[in-house]
Amino acid sequence: MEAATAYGVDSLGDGRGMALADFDRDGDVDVITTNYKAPAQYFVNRVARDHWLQVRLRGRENNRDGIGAIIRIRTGEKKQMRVVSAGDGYASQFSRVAHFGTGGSKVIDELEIRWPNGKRQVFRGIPADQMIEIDENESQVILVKKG
Ligand SMILES: [Ca+2]
Repeated sequence: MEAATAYGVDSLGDGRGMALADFDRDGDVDVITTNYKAPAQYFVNRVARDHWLQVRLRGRENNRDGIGAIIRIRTGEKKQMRVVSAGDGYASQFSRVAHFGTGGSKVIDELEIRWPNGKRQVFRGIPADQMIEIDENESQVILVKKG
């Protein structure tokens, strides 16, 4: 069986744009696609079950959304990286909130932000399953929403 069919994300539409974001704010990444001469489609993620962290940046000397910043996390020996960007694809825009799936890890051992101007921030022992904001000028993470 085709996996896309099994998960309900198969489509015969003439797709144009695609945006990934946690649209329903439940801690997993959902998908919206736009189609040529047809309505957009919204695919709600109902399969993600593991832990996660979402990071939103607030620039002060840097640009407001932290575009160009690099966010790295480490959980145990596993490392992940996201680059905050704008203009991710044709006719669409991904969220500027960086989403990390952390598998079975309930704590992020280290979170590092490299701002476009070279400024570096490091935070340790961040609980998973929440959205946080990192303000360029603050020394503590700001809780936005707990999962
Ligand atoms: Ca979601």
